[in-house]
Amino acid sequence: MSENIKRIWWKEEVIYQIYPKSFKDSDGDGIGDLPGIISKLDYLKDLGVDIIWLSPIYASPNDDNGYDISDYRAIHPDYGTMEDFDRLLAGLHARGMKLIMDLVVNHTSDEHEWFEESKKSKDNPYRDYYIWKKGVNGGPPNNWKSFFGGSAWKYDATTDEYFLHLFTQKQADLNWENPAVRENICDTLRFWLDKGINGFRMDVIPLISKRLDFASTDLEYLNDVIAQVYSNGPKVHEYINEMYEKALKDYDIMTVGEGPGISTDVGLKYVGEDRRELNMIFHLDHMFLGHGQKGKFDPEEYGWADIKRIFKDWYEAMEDSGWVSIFLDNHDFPRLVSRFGNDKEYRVESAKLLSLMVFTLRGTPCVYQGSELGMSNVHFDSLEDYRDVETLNYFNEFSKEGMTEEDFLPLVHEHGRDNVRTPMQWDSSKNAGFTEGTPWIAVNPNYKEINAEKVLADPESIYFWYQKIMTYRKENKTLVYGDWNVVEQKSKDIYVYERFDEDNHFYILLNHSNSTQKFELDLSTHNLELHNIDNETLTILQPWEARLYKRK
Ligand code: ISL
Repeated sequence: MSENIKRIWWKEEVIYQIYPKSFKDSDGDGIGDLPGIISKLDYLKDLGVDIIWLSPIYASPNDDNGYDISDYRAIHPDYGTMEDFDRLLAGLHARGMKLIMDLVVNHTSDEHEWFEESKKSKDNPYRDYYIWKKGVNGGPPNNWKSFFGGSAWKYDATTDEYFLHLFTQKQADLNWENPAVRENICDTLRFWLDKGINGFRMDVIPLISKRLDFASTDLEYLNDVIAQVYSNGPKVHEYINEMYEKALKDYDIMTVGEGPGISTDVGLKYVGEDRRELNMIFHLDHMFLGHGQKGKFDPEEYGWADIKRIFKDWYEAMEDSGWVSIFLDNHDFPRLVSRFGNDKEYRVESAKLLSLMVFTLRGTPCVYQGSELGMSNVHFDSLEDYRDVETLNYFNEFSKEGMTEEDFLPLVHEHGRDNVRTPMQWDSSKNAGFTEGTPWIAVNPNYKEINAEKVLADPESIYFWYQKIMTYRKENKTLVYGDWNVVEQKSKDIYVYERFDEDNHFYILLNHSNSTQKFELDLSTHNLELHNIDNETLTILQPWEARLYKRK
């Protein structure tokens, strides 16, 4: 019940994710950077977001755009210097905003000095920082597959052993069994926390404890392998608790764990209020919908019934003592308006509807850069325009089985991560105002239609809708802490739910379809407070119409 739920800033505030490489370039090298972000702080403040989550900005060979770190305490020169970082942090704090950093400690780059030492010899002091195994029958130690296709093991001739990499071959998994690894990571946490940052988003945190038998698996679906073999290993809670006790607990910060493989039955173990582990998780159940046997490029059908079931299950699992973040896209998944909305004839309406949902389900809302503009997926004609290692690796694998580029491209248009990694569209000038140079990935050709300059000039735009709802949520804490309940409807194309506590009651009505829909609800006791479409027939919802009512 809501009265038991602890009231605290990180439940009330809104997170905004910046993907630095694609946000704003200040020096014309085609790559976004920290001074670029600093130049947009007033834009972010005016939008009304509170907490900036910065995807990795550390030293990295960029095999996976910074999720392969070679020095946890250095800023990548593409992004600027530590002085730039300090200015960014100060600029955010001066505006009453906060900063959370991406913590990527399941693996490091193979160019991290720990790995460079580790691979030198079996008796190197750093050998045990990573997971090395002998091959079996001339092949890898087991049949584990990487998240990005192919074996999760890479052979290294120097010592005639394989090392584990659950992601690319340049992302070697750390061995958390080794206390020196854990001590080093706690030192790194304190290094950043002492600078005054406000928390961490922890990358693939359920993966850090491995099942030490390293047994091959019979499971066929990548999602099942992730949940049952890679995630939630035997010591994961011990390790997260250790980070909490040795570093996190001494600071007024927030932590959010990215949770591939965390399902509702184990969620509370990570975020229960008595657990001394994490504050909230990004569960990925709705994001992994439609991922078939071989993952996202092997799609299966799914629908809103699945989305609604997942949000209900998670609400029930977290109701008493847990917390999640609510989001519908990030740097790993397609644009929310393209995936869950209609990015053609109802782009603006459906973008507004989806954001109302993000801001009114129970959890801390997280907005991905460009969603406030209604940015949509990109459809490049050739694989040459794509940059993401996941896309390129999968094509490499699928092409061995006979798939052509022509067959693969529609899958990339639908599911590829570059959909959300094209540059932020600031205005209608060359390269959407992102850079004076050549952008590292091409701008979405729709930038003349969809850009920040345009939405800022239109009081009815998606941007101002975001601003309005965020203000409204701050003024109406029932939308943060209140109970949540679905009001069942005959039509399966509408989503009606209520948020309530002793003082207030809200109805949220969402028509997530391209046709008009009837609903059954007595609204005589309520006032219409927010709506995305002017509609005189109050008993019928127009396509993608969204409304919020409050009790009189
Ligand atoms: O996008 C996915 C694969 O299709 C997800 O499974 C994703 O890989 C998973 O959620 C883990 O993501 C995180 O760790 C990866 C990095 O590539 C992602 O960008 C990051 O969010 C490895 O560090």
